[in-house]
Amino acid sequence: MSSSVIDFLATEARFGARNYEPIGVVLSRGEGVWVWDTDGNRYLDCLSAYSAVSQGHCHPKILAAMVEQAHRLTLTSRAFHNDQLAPFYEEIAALTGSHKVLPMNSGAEAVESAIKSVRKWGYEVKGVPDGQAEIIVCADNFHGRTLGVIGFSTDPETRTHFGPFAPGFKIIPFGDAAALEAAITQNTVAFLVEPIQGEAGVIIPPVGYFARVRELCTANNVMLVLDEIQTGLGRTGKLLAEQHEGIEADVTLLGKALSGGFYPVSAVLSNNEVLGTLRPGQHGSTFGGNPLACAVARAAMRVLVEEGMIENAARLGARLLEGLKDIRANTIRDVRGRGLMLAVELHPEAGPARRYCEALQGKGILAKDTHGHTIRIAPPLVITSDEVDWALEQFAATLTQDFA
Ligand code: IF1
Repeated sequence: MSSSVIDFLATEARFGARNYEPIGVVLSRGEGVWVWDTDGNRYLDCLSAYSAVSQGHCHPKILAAMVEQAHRLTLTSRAFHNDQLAPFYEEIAALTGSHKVLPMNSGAEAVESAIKSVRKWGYEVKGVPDGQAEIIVCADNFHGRTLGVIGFSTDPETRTHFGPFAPGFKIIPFGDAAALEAAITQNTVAFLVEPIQGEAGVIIPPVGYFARVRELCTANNVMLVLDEIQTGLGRTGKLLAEQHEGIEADVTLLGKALSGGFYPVSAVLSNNEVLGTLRPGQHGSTFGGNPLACAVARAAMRVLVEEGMIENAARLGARLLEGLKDIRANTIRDVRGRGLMLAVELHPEAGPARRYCEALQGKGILAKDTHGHTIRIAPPLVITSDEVDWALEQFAATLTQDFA
């Protein structure tokens, strides 16, 4: 490790809250699927900033849109209109088939905004007695780090010693439609769920699960809220992961790649009038829907579609999945994925996944472990077949080692 890297890490350790334990690399440049550290070493980014850099690092057209807008107008507050919000609304609604849009900033903010909106809809439209709205969520969920959201997390790391938490949430197993049916009451206003559980380790539900979920939500006038903040915008090989299930959510949450990694931009999308219940002064944020965010998001959506990134994710995701499944290694317990959202789960006795991520770093691949034994693999959607084949060679060489 060079002295400059050591200096960077020492300064971070001295001043920074230690809420992360990053891999020992200091990145200074990114372009497409590649990033470079301060010593000039090149890595293929297989995390994509948790699917926020799906369009590839520093996409030139998103950059150009950001710079052009930044020269003109960055922030007005929503006390005034701006000339980027309406076209952003039009374009994201057309892309996703939504009727109403609520622009926010972080993913967690979009989740919190959705919770507020469906509760309000429950009281004012469904007729749930005030203060008794129930929202059903799944065990092993990840929807962000704000206090409201961690209140219904089942991960001790995420919630221990942050209480007390807000009431009104019921937790059921992911992938179990009968459990959802049993949990619904007259006061249930929504079912909030990820189409594929990302942080849990890319957990894909059984075939037919979401078709049954859709039926149950419709039959019981319960809003289906799909958190597509990680799975959305092409990551799974379709624009939205719900399309693999042949269903439509009532409320869809987007974030991360909505800005291509240039700026925090998220949105709550409603296929019905859930968002119609919000009145002036009842919700908002300083930066939500600002002209810079809208200009960046418009460019991020445009390049995603125009450059065929969604189709590329489907095609190369299948190649990567097949290649990972072909690796014959005693360390591998399971390989799963949809599009370019993949994971390799190791046998616990193979040793911690972090050790394999550190070994991958030595081979020019940056990947992140989750929950101890799983390596998440999510490169930008602009990856080429040659890059996939090269990455597979590195994964094979690393996963056939045993770091127990
Ligand atoms: C961290 C992973 C964690 C998300 C889904 C909402 C949010 C996220 C499905 C909140 C954010 C990020 C947060 C980041 C690491 C990463 C992550 F799942 F992607 F791997 F933590 F679990 N819904 N996920 O994945 O969006 O407020 O962060 O913009 O907190 O360490 P955010």
